[in-house]
Amino acid sequence: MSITTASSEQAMEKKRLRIAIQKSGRLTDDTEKLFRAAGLKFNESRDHLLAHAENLPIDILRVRDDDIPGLVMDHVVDLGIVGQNVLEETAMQREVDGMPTGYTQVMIMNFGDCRLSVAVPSEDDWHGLKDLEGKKIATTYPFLLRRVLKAQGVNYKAVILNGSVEVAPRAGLADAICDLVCTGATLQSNGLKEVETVYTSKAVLISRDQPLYPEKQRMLDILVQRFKGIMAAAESKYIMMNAPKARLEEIRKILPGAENPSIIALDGNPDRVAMHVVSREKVFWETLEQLKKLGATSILVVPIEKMLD
Ligand code: PRT
Ligand code: ZN
Repeated sequence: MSITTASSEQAMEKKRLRIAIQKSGRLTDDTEKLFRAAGLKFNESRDHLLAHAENLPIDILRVRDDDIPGLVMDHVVDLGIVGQNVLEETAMQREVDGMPTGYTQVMIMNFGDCRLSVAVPSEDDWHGLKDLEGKKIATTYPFLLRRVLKAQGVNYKAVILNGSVEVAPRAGLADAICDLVCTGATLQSNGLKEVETVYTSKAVLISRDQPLYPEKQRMLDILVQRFKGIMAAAESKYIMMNAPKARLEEIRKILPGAENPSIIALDGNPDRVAMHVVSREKVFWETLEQLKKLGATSILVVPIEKMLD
């Protein structure tokens, strides 16, 4: 057991970045994968509320996603990773409750994509949001829903549910729902059709709206640079091929996001060169087939692990 005095705790508070992440849910795996790729090493299991990185001055607080915005806004943690849907909904709720709502969005992540949509029974006619006039709508996001329907002048009754929203129409609890959708499979299997998207969301990294201690700010800058490098690398590919010199311009045109390729002479073959290039966009089979048609051979597409510009 370690004994920490009040003053050493204060010193820690000045030095170690504290980040709140979802304990167990749709954002957890992507968040932890990103942390590992950024070089953070944690020993503790997921059951621990607080985990200390062994190799960097960073502590992770594992909580329910709904608690993350409040922990940042109340300055309990320095940073949080949460869906924009939960962040905005919580901010509007806290505003009504007279609680602090300040935060800074540091960066948008490349995971947690979803949309908040209105869905109605598949057999219902749909002409637009005005069809919701006088209807009961089940949702977990009453504030995001209200923002959109108020702007449209629609009067409705919100039925607030924290789970199983998609069964509300069948159970006779509501006429329509407003819920998160990713693939749409859940709506379909509950006899519902998506009719209007009211909000699109991604996971975001947010920080408290107060300057950080300089050591923490330095650590945050490093972390953000690493996150950006990992995200850029995830979308990029290293492409290698042998190509006819005469078609190089055409080849470059079909590789968007491929800046400054390296062209290497091929021994004993004056008409052909090796071309190496980093493409910052997804490379599809169709692109490779087009390259082949232009005379490229030995085409290799290789994933990139890390990238620092
Ligand atoms: O326990 P805790 O409170 O932490 O978790 P939670 O159950 O409240 O949240 P969780 O883990 O389900 O989602 C966390 C965040 O992930 C959400 O706030 C969104 O920002 C994001 N996200 C991305 C999603 C989805 N995709 C998603 N598909 N959140 C929920 N869903 C639900 C959707 O509502 C539907 O019921 O998943 C179901 C399946 O979706 P389909 O369309 O793919 O069938
Ligand atoms: Zn939640």
